Amino acid sequence: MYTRCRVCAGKVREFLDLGNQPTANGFLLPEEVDRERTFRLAVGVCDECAMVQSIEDVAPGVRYHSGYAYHASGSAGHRQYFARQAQRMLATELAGRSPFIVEIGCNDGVLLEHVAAAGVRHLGVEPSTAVAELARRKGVQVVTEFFDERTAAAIRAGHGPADVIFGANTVCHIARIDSLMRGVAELLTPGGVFIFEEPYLGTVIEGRAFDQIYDEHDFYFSVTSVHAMAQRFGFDLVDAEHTPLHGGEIRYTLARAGTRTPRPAVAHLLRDEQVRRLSAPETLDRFGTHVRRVRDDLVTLLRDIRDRGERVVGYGAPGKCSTVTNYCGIGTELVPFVCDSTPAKQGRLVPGSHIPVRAPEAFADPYPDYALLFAWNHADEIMAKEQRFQQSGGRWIRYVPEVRVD
Ligand code: DWN
Ligand code: SAH
Ligand code: ZN
Repeated sequence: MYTRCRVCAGKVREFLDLGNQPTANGFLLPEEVDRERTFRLAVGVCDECAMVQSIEDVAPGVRYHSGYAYHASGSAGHRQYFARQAQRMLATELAGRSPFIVEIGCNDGVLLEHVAAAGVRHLGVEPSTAVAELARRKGVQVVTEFFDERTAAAIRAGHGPADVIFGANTVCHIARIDSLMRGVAELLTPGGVFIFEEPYLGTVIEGRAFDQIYDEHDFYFSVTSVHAMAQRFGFDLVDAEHTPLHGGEIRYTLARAGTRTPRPAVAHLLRDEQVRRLSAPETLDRFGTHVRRVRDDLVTLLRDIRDRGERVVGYGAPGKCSTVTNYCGIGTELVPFVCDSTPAKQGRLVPGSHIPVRAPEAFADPYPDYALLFAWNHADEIMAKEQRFQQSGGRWIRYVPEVRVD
């Protein structure tokens, strides 16, 4: 159990306990149920540097392996977004002579495939072998390793320093963030940038996205906590901007201390977080009260629907679906199955709650009365695709920021 901050060794105060939970992407075959392990899922905030972090550690090898089920290219919205991010970096930080980019957690190559197509030197670092293989098939260079100071040194020795180190939804997944930051310091060129975009604490706390809390997310970054972390490891936070994925994230740009003038957005966002008291004890405690109310409202709604003899099907089986079903105690008696477009999840069970995952075709066979939208962050894409469901009288249930039926 962690009571010391992983960034600064300050005291971490726990503010929310979501119970014992499995690893959120550990989709199981029915015969694997007996072997499932659980961990206490609780989060706290550091008194010193305001970093919100998980209390208990799940070993990286338990979470990221050949069976890691998340495929980043599974949504059209995400594919378009990362194509744009790649083009943007190619036109700016990667526009010099023989540039080199390293991506931490490249997954199935959703971003680097565009860098590879442009003929630019790159390397993905991706420990989950099956998704790494998908990236390789797109022409992406990948090493199947966990990024840390040791791998960073090996990459520098083999390829030279990197102009850009990039990570999306991965930096907050690395508990040994001290080793990661030292690795970045080792690998980056003197004028290079470390760019990462990660779930935003503001979205989790103020946007009530409590299902973003699961074992993979060791940190819930804010501009305040990233600013402090950057300084501790010899960097400046030189830019921070809101981005849309996963309900709202922030894209941070770090450069070696004193090498770049921070953009005004950094100071604005820092001030704004202070005014909103984003990481203050009363804000975090209020969040806990809200989460318990959402749980009660959602379970009451699902029981009422069941008692009326109506059907509910889950839509999407994101990692978030493990948190909400396990925390609320939702099993097959309330949600008989969920549909998900990821082949690696189909035919398996949602971790912990053991709700079967089926292909999207099962959704319309026949349509249920209600669809519980676990993949709420993809609402626009999914609702556009499933217009016939609503036209036939079906209704969508959401629970972020609160329980709502449309
Ligand atoms: O941080 C993380 C991010 C990058 O991805 C990881 N820890 C795990 C994962 O988070 P997630 O599982 O919450 O990601 P998504 O993108 O919210 O997952 C959406 C799920 O919904 C996928 O399993 C695909 C599925 N889906 C679907 O069935 N039909 C998605 C769309 C758009 C659809 O039309
Ligand atoms: N970048 C993609 C995928 C994020 S999922 C996106 O934004 O959609 C997180 C990925 O990080 C997984 O593929 C996981 O295997 C990888 N990962 C976890 N720990 C890592 C580490 N220490 N170094 C590199 N990649 C890691
Ligand atoms: Zn701290």
